[in-house]
Amino acid sequence: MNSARARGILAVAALAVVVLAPVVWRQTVRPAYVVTAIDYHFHDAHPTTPIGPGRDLVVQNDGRNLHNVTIPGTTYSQDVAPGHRLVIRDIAAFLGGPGEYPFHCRFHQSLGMTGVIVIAR
Ligand SMILES: [Cu+2]
Repeated sequence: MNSARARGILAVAALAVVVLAPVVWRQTVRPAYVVTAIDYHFHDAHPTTPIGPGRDLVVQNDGRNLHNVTIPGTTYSQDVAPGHRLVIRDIAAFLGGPGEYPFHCRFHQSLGMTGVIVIAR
């Protein structure tokens, strides 16, 4: 292997560490809180257990229908297709601090597809 190629490999490896280390740290130290959407229900969101600073909120659609997450009082309203997920980075910071934040699916709110996100004090 010539030295230019070796330097290139080292540079890629160093970049991978710099990029991936924070991701790995976040996932091991502050795991995401996962809400699952199935049929017309948000599992583990009635309410959520209190979510502390730095944790992401994941909404995984494990059902067969298109769903949505709308959080009143914010601009957040995102659709989530079957087999896909939404990730809201650092949900505590996004929502502005401790409290209880109702949310719903804009398609199925009338069917009771609602939940409450609790941000820890
Ligand atoms: Cu829905």
